[in-house]
Amino acid sequence: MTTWSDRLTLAAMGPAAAAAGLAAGHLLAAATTPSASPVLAVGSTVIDRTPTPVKEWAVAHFGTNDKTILVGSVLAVVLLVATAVGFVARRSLVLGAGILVLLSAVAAVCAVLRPAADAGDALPSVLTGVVAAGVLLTLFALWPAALWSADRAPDEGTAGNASRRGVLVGLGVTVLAAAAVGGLGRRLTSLRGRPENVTLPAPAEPAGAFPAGLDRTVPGITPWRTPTGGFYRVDTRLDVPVLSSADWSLRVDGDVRHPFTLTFDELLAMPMIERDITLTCVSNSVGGPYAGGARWLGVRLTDLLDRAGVGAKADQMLSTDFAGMTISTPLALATDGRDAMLAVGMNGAPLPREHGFPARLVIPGLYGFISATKWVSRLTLTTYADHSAYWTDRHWATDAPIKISSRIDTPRPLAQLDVGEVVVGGVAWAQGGGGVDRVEVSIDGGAWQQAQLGPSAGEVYWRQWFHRWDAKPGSHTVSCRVVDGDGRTQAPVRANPFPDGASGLHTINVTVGS
Ligand SMILES: Nc1nc2c(c(=O)[nH]1)N[C@H]1C(S)=C(S)[C@@H](COP(=O)(O)O)O[C@H]1N2
Ligand SMILES: [Mo]
Repeated sequence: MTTWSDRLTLAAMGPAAAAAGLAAGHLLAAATTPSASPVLAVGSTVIDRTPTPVKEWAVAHFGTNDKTILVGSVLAVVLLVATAVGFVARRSLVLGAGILVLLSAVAAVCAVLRPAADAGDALPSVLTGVVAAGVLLTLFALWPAALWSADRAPDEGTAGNASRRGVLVGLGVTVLAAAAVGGLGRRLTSLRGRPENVTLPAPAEPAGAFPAGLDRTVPGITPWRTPTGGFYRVDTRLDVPVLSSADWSLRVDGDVRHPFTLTFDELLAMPMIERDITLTCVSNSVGGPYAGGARWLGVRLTDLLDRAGVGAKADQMLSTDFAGMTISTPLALATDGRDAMLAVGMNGAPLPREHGFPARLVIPGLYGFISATKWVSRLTLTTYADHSAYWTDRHWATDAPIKISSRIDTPRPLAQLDVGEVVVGGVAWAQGGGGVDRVEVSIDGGAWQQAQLGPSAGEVYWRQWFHRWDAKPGSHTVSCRVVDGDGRTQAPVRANPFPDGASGLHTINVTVGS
């Protein structure tokens, strides 16, 4: 007869075996190609295959947690299937082990089908399958004969010395070993991902002094310069790519007269410009967090393109990252005189790995998905007719200047405030239209009142603003809007991020009371 504790033991068999396999695969991946870790390979495939509306929904509801939730979901599915494995294995050991092997095979296929992957990327998943199946067989070898389902004859050899305690010890050892091996994989990943020591040259064209913003005077406002560690991160990767500057190179090719390849040292030897630029993600909703201001150091894009000699046909600059992910930029916009650059430095230090080390594109005024390629390794001059990039294939716009926008940072939505003076403050950007000219605030839909602006660091950098409001008791709405240097006012028309950026006004509700 099967007791409850036997059922629990059975339910734990599959997950323990799967955990051991995943830990082994993760460790092997950490030592070779981190992104080939089975769960990451499946997760990345899900990211690339998810229809755009579903992805937008996930970004809107989970924000930057969307990746944690994705990895968690993949693990949850594995856990669910693996839980069934123990019960299946009780009737047919081959079938139980087969399910684990099948799961790993799915991961292996995902891993080799990643762009720029090779057959070796299947190895972590293969190891996962072998270890998981092996552990399952071992655990069942310890399984007391009396507990096999009635229609399955116990194996003569193991029936004699097996005991319930043996299985439990086996399970415990498996779980501990999986935790240890998995921990080792994590440790290895973080060791390999340590920042590399590179010395950046001084800029030929420095950005000049950066005045103090309103950070201290307006509590709760977005820092005028985003601390590098707090800069938003948006990309399709589940890992942090670890590239070495010595192995990096940039290929400039396509419709050019002189295609060439540049090493990192050659890049650093070119004249550098330094610019304060605000980066914005097309997926940012009005009032959302995917915008950040930094001081970038890099080589002018046009210096690179001039060296290659761009042909007459090209209308698109297709940039490719080290893993084959592509981003398209309208060539005319990238070369219209704006400070587009191949950046190597961010806020006075080399680019962090999360933000594209060793080199990335930064192009002011265009949303990141058509301009800001991280870990970039190739610039191909081509046409939209000949090549389509990652997000173009997912029906996002190809021409997407950053829409002018403003955001209320303080007070927070739904805040309970005291009667009297309330300082409303936030940031505004208008990279396309001559910079921020003014910001206006409306209380309860009333007249637009001009806010005070913080200092300016140029047209393509955001500006802080604040407005003193004499708050009366009751519930209120507070809205803001920006007016750019060309006289255009932020439109109240609401639009979702897809396909070319959100619009509308940021409006919050607050309660003022005694
Ligand atoms: N290689 C690569 N570069 C990329 C992306 C990506 O998915 N892969 N995402 C882009 C998007 S959508 C944005 S908004 C910016 C974000 O840059 P950040 O993560 O440094 O803030 O990077 C861009 N560069
Ligand atoms: Mo983005």
